[in-house]
Amino acid sequence: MSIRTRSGLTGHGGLPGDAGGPGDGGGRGTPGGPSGTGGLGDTGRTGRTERRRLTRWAGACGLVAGALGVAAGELTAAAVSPSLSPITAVGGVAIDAMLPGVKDWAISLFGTSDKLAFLLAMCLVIAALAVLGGIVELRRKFTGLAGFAVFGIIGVVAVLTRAQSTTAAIAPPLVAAGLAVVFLTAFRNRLLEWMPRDALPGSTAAAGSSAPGRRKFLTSIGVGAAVAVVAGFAATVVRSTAIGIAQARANLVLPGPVTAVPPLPAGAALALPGIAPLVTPNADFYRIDTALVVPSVNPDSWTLTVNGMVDHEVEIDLKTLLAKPLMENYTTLACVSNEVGGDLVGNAKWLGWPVRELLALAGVQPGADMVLSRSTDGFTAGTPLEAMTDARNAVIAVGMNGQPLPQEHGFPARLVVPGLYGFVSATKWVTSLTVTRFSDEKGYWSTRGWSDHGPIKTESRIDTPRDGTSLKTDTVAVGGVAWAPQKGISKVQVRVDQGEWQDAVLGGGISKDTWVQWTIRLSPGAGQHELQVRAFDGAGQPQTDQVAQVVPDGATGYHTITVHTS
Ligand SMILES: Nc1nc2c(c(=O)[nH]1)N[C@H]1C(S)=C(S)[C@@H](COP(=O)(O)O)O[C@H]1N2
Ligand SMILES: [Mo]
Repeated sequence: MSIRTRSGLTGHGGLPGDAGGPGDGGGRGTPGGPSGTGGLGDTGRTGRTERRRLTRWAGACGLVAGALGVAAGELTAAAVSPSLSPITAVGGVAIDAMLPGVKDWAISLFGTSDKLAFLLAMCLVIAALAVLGGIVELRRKFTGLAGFAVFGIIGVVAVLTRAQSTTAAIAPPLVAAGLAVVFLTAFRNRLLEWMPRDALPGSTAAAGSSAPGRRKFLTSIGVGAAVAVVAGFAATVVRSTAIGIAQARANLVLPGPVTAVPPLPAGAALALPGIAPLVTPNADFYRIDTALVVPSVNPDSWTLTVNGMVDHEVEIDLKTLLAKPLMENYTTLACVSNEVGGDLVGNAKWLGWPVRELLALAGVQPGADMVLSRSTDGFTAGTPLEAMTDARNAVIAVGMNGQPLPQEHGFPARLVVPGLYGFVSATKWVTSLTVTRFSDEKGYWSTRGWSDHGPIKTESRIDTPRDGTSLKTDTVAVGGVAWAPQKGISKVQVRVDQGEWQDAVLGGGISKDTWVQWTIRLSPGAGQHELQVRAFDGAGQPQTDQVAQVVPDGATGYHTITVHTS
């Protein structure tokens, strides 16, 4: 694959520095060993007290390391898989495995708070095991660590057996176990700096202890405990809101469209293996935004406000929006950061209400030329007013391919404007539209080196064969997609080794706002070949051969691949 990019969380590579991971900056271990500071004379009794003290603190090491791991695991889960965390997965397995009698007894004992009681009990068991891990680790290196690792494996297995299991859900238990291991090692080393090994049970040698060592150890374990508590609390809060939103989304019933798109005619799509499907499934749709954690927007309290240069401000809630005459449209969305040949582009069926109707309710005043849309997370996009008032189907979308918008694609509502790159039009989790002027306001990316305007450029892509493929035949079925939203695609051509351009066969496609699939059979003869594609828009205008980078307003050039035939 030559110039293909995978979607990241942030677009345009412009997001400033990464936030440190949870638990960063905890105790850094130094190798333990006798520090040889002034010995305590070991008359059996002091030796025993000292050993007990050491064991207690070793238990504390295990407890705090375990708590940090669990908290980090839950926090990771809150971000990547809110409905399934290591603790809830293990808990779920335990509850499912519980004998019915035990379950009934627990419920009768704890009433409706049985879940909480169960979680508390589980935490106590985990805490006890973590203490044990700390103690055995002190006595013999790696034994406690091995115990923590086993815990991680149990977590992964538990996650895999749950109904809500996803690939992302495997990460949290691994993070939990990994961090617990790291922290246990660090704490143990600090402890041994304070109270050297000689004080280990069985040793009759003098135990040394140093004041700075003591301070260092107590500080790291204290800070660790505090961080664990705060992180655990944060994880609980984030997770419960996220779960609440997921639930609300699942409960949301979308009304049918008043203006529906007809079913796709036969021949709209081409059936060539390896080619992007005509309609991109939600799960495969590229995702680009600046949000580190997917915003959780409560559909019950969500509103969309229209303000700025309007006769009267208008505010609508979701119920009002859903009661409007909604329309369905297929629209191809593209990211300005999409490299030539890249996959930050997709086509979906959107259900929404035309923005122009909402703007008409507010009454746009003369002189305005831009709508600045704002998201709950602060992202903004500046869209030409015209694109939201003309005949094109710019919508406040609530549905994507027959589903409520997925959370990562803007639940409960986002903008979709045919013909414009996402960064100047497709605000997700949209909450306000300010009617204004380009001379007065700028969108998020337009203040960061990207242009004010972002019409999608005519582009085409080869999906199959993949760049660098070796084929055992000299007849190659080549295929891909081409798009020029608002203009449509009239022709796609392919050439081999800079030869004559040859017309490809186009799929029927859907509308001028969507991409089309294309295919062509070539017999270039054995050897290494360069394949290139170009598209013509609806007006017969070919895409440019000029190579442009993605900054500031979108990449251009021919998608070019190399294949080997024999
Ligand atoms: N709130 C918000 N909306 C946003 C963005 C963002 O960072 N935050 N990114 C925009 C960009 S750059 C693109 S390309 C599209 C991508 O939409 P998708 O993630 O649903 O594919 O969303 C747009 N809407
Ligand atoms: Mo984008």
